[in-house]
Amino acid sequence: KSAHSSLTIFITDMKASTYKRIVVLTGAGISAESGIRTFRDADGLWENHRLEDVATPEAFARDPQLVQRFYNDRRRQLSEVEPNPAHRALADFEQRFHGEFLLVTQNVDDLHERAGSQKLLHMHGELNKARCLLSGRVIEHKGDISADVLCPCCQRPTLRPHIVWFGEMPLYMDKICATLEQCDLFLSIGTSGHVYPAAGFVDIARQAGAHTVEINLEPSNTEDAFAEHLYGQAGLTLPHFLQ
Ligand code: BJW
Repeated sequence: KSAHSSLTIFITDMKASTYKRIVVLTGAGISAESGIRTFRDADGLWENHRLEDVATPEAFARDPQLVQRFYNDRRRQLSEVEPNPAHRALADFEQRFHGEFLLVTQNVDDLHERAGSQKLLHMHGELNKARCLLSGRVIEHKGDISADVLCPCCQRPTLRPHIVWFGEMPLYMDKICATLEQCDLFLSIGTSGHVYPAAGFVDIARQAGAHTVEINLEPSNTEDAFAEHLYGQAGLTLPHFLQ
């Protein structure tokens, strides 16, 4: 990383607030210091299943109880964790920034909004929402989803987690791509760059002429696409970068 480090020091002197149109992408790494496990840092398995075998529409069709249990557990865990300094640094920055700002998160937790972020899109869905398999209606839902929980519109047990699984279309793609095409700074925080289309956002921003910064614990799968790199815990590096 020595080739990058002198560049890092030079560009980091340019404050994020000197840019006019900023897009931030966050991933599981930003919530790691709150105590939520990332997807690919540990053994990548959940109860002996690969994530790709649990977080798919096919897995839900095959064994809905298993998939609901996975998300019920994660929904319960969410009520026990708090936003960390990285979430708060982004929310504080958004408050004092005068340009255009958009935070796109791949995370399905609600830690960004609990920290105070407002211009926020959850491209992979939200744990605290459920979707009716028949009507497509999305409702706020904080507890477990089980066969006893009925959809308020259909009065039948037709609810699934409001989560974007592999093979499904991520949410808000038109808005996200249009904003990336206009941005002058793109920050990617705490994501391994293994999952598309989010892993390709840096290319859209770069083509738009934006400065691109990766803030992660370690080099990601797409590190070469970024002009600047800051490696370390987001809770330590991000407050400094955005100050
Ligand atoms: C820290 C830290 C600290 C730790 N501080 N950092 C192109 C090529 C190949 C495949 C495809 C392709 N296009 C589409 C595909 C298929 C597929 C895909 O990408 N597959 C790959 C696995 C090969 N994509 C899809 O199916 C997507 N849909 C789609 O593409 O529709 C068609 C379409 C095409 C074109 C345009 C538009 C649409 C849907 C993807 C849905 C992803 N769903 C999941 C699970 C559901 C949500 C849930 O249950 O929570 O979303 S997968 C999982 O991965 C989750 C995450 O949001 C996502 C990304 O993971 P993330 O956030 O990067 O986490 P990790 O664990 O991988 O990395 C954490 C990082 O943090 C690490 O690097 C650590 O070092 C770091 N870190 N502690 C800073 N303290």
